[in-house]
Amino acid sequence: DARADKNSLKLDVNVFKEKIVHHLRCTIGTSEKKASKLAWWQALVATANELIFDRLTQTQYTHATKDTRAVHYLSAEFLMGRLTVNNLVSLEVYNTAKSALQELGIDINELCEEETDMALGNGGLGRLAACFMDSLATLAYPSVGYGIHYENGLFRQEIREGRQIERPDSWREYGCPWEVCRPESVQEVPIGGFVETQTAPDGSIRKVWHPEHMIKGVPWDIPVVGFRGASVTILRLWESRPTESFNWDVFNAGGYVDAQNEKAAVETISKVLYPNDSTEAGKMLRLTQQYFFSSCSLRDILRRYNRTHFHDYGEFAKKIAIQLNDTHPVIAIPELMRLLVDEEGISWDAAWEIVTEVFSYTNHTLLPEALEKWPVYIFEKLLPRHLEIIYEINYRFLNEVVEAKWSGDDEKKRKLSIIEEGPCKMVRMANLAVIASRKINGVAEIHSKLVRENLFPEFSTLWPDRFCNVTNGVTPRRWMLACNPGLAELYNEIAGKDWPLHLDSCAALRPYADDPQIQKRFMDIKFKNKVALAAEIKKLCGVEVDPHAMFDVQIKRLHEYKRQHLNLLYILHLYRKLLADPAMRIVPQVFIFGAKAAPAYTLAKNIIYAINVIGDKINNDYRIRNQLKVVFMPNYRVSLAEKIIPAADISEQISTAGYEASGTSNMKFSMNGALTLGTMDGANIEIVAEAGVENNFIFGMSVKDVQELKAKGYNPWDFYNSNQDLRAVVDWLDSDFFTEDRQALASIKHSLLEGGDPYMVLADFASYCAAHKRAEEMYADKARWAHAAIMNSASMGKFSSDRSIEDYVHNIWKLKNYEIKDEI
Ligand code: 26Q
Repeated sequence: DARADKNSLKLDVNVFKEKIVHHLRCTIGTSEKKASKLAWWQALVATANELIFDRLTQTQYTHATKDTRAVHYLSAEFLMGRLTVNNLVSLEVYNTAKSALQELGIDINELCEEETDMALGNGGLGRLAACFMDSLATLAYPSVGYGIHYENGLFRQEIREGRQIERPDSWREYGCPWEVCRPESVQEVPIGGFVETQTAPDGSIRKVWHPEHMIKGVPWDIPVVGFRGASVTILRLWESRPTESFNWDVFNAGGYVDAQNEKAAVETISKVLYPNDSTEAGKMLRLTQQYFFSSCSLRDILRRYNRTHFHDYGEFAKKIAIQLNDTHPVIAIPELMRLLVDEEGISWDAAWEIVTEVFSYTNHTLLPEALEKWPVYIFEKLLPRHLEIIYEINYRFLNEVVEAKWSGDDEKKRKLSIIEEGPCKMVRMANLAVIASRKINGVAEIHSKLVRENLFPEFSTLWPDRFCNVTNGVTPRRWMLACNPGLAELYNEIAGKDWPLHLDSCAALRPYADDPQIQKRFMDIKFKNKVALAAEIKKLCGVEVDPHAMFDVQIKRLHEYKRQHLNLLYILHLYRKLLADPAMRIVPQVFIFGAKAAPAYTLAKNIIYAINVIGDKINNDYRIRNQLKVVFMPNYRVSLAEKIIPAADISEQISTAGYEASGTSNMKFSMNGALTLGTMDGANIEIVAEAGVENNFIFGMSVKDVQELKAKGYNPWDFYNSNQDLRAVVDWLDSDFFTEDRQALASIKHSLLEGGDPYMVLADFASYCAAHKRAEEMYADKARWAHAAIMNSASMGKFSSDRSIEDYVHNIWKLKNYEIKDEI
């Protein structure tokens, strides 16, 4: 097996076997005879944890003794998925564990399936944070990830009669063996109440916040194991609890039961992850979550700093970098001001200098409706002191900085103000982030350009040096080595065993792209992965698919801008042609979808329904002789992606140009030898620049085309009226051919015509069809396809998250890494 072990950890199979049995008996409290699979898995984790915690201690010792500068990655989401295979591979004991379990009569793969995904994120942004943790640990940079210990992650999706149903995801109902509670690092966070202005005898004024409640933050640590044990870093997630003092008054008044109710209200804060859903924006609980975890994290950072610096903040900005993952933790900016000024007694100017040195902000979206804004009245209720601080920051910014540059220009001030005026005054979190951050970055070249030019044009005139780009990346440990052992073995032979650390070295495969033997080897690996996925599809969807067919995959959150319905229109187009000409032969194709829709996003849910009912019809239509299959795989999540991506032939990356900030599955697919069918958007542009446009299928309008068409006035009817094929498939949605619930499908047609087709699906339809046809033709030419697949996989060096982290380190965080030796 390519996930090979080095014996540095000196665990041989017999020792490992003894340890698992020991933990089964002495940690889990069962025996080999009656242990369930879950119990065996827990014993396996306990065994791994022996190695992990020792390595963690070594890491923390090195960092403490060297008083290192560290980055603190604040993110409302960490989409970690499962940890077992990755941790065993990183510890170089995967094969040892596999053999040990085998001798005990147990299949390691089955055990690993026992683990519930840690789905503490919505999608790309959360998974990016998880890949970054993996790279930080692997590159041994001093770092901590801070987030929320949600009791329920992103909802579990069930499909009933083609429709999405949301179920709670209680990922740690029976405990999670990877996490450790750290009671010694509990924090208390104030909230609510009012601000009192005190005037001292000398006339100076002081602001005193009298909060209404205190919330306890309990930290749970999840160790993140760097590849080959380079270092072990920590993901620290905060759980909210009531404080002991919280409800004394109610309690003393005899309100024992009422007191329990108040407790429940506080526990609600970390109960559930919000699905990425614009209708949910502006909810009080969401701001409370953001403030709660930001404040706990800052207090934790200050506590650790003061252990060695004793409240002398002169070195703070030298030791601390804080990265804000989108605007979700931006409340940390006024919170750090408040902690320094109100609680530590530092002057405003000194505190502002510190704040503007430590924070940096990553933007992940250009969609105006996704930019976070909070009503001022919510701030007044929850965070009255923070609101005052925001006003002060804003006042100084407008009257010193903006006034100096654009004297007397009120329009500029209105636009750049942190406060949006209007019937409901709002706090613009992105403006606050830009004003306080040392660096602001987008997540792919084109996105960073649009952040500068379209999103923050005035800010980038004001502070051109603050804006930069860090193109996203993904960890090759999870997304190649662990999920595609066949491919990993090939790279071990061709590129040497260090390719997971130096992904550029995979380029060693490129000279073999036309070698028939290597082509066969590469495509055999792909075929085996497709056979395995076909079995999974049979199990989950009850649909039989042929692994020789072209596997065309679109897996991502359901959004109009990602245009799953463009893909669906093409499927209808193919189906229609097959029905019209029963003798027609096409390249057999399986269209595979996975997507969750935000619970209140009706059109997105209708698109899921449409994929399911149209798929059902097609899959059971004997007339098309199995040339076309459409499957919707329920409950798309990290662990499912790990099964789907290694088996994909085509990677659908078809967002309207200018809307997908980067995309990251596009990178994972390419690494695993899929060809991209995509628009010139996000990181697609950089991916095809590396892998060759000729080895992928680029179609549709560019960002410039989109801007020009919008400027001259886009009318979807023009495309509908002038393209027969397009009109036929759009009209097909408004018929009773597929379902009784005609309305659900007709709503898609409606949005594309009367709704104005906001993401220009109809404008790109013809070009999409042509690109797909090119893909089908190339798939029929096995050698040409193998060449392209190899060129993609072997050219993804740039998209290792190690490269992204090195970019952050050199351009933003300025960290040094340290070799972790066994010292204590
Ligand atoms: C906001 C308010 C209320 C509730 C939820 C949210 C919310 C939650 C999550 C808003 C946005 C998100 C997630 C956004 C996201 O995943 N963006 C993606 O980030 C990736 C990593 O940079 C990019 O590759 C994708 O292009 C981008 O869409």
